[in-house]
Amino acid sequence: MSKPRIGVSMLYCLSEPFSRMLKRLAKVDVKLVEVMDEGLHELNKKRVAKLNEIAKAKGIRYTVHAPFADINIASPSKPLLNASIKRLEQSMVYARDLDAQLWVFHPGARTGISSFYPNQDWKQNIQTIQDLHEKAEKHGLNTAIENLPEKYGFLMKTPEDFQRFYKETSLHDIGIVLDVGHANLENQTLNFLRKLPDKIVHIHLSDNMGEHDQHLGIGYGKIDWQQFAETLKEIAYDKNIIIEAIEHVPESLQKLREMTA
Ligand SMILES: [Mn+2]
Repeated sequence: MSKPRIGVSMLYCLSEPFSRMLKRLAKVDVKLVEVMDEGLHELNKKRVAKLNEIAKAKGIRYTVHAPFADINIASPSKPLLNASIKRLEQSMVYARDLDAQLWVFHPGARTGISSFYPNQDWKQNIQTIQDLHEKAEKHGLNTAIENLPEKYGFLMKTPEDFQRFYKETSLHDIGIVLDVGHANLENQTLNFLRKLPDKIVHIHLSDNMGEHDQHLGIGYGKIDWQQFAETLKEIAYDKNIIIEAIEHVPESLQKLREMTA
């Protein structure tokens, strides 16, 4: 039986300059790395070239996490929405130039006026995803949507939201990024794995105490990792799993290796 591919997200050093991140990248002991097109690690042509050099030397394959700060793909404001889409398409171009295996993006969120216009943010969320999907096809990119918690206003947080999305759009080639930290805040991790096993193409792994998205190292929060590992085996999950903790990263990778051994 084939096993999941294990990787690491560079989120843990997002507060450091890009050059510092590259130095860490040159030392990682995994072949799958998620780079953040955000903050101090925002991509540009020169950076993409540097990343490609390292990938070639180390035999690394990248996934790209799309920008998400101040981006809302369900925004009711056309100018702001268009600015977000423009920024996201730029990110897709860099992902393509990195030969990224996957481009991960966040769903839309509610705003301060959502309650005045019921269902409008969901409709806009879907419409923008259709638009992004067309753009991704043009660039030859695989894309996947990450589950984000309800408590931060996001529209796609439960398996039911994703089921509704697939039913209304038929965009079956867009996958799901199961963020286990986020899903834990909704008590939905096992439900996601059991209800949508064929849709999940990528997993973000971090721990938390069940209240906030803390990105703790594996075993430093309250998530039942044994049950998680058992469920992965139950569904014979063999796609990506990325450590997205911001501390205890090598230890978390080691635990993940043991979990999936
Ligand atoms: Mn995540």
